[in-house]
Amino acid sequence: MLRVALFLGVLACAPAALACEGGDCPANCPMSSQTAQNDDVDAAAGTKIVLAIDGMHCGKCADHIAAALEAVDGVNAASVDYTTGRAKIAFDAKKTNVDALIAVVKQTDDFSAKVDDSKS
Ligand SMILES: [Cu+2]
Repeated sequence: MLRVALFLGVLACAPAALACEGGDCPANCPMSSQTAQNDDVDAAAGTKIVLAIDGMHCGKCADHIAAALEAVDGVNAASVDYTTGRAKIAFDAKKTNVDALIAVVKQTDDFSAKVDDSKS
């Protein structure tokens, strides 16, 4: 019975559908890839910012946020790291701004974000 529950938990978390429902991601959820590597963000044009994000449960959450950020007009590159809870973004300050990016993260499931001024 426990095995079935674990299996279903993995299934619920695994699809690339990016559905990370609430806090249901099991600990063994695949902690996969970041969308863009930090290096890509460093190399990208535009203003760079680091956000601290609360509420990610696994790598899929990070992928979900990164995809949402990269879909924003004006974002040149975004990388979200589940393990550090940090999102690094390169964006065109003429097209978008920090508050808008934070709002996008908040709209993506229920993550909270703020500017990380501890710097990386
Ligand atoms: Cu997750």
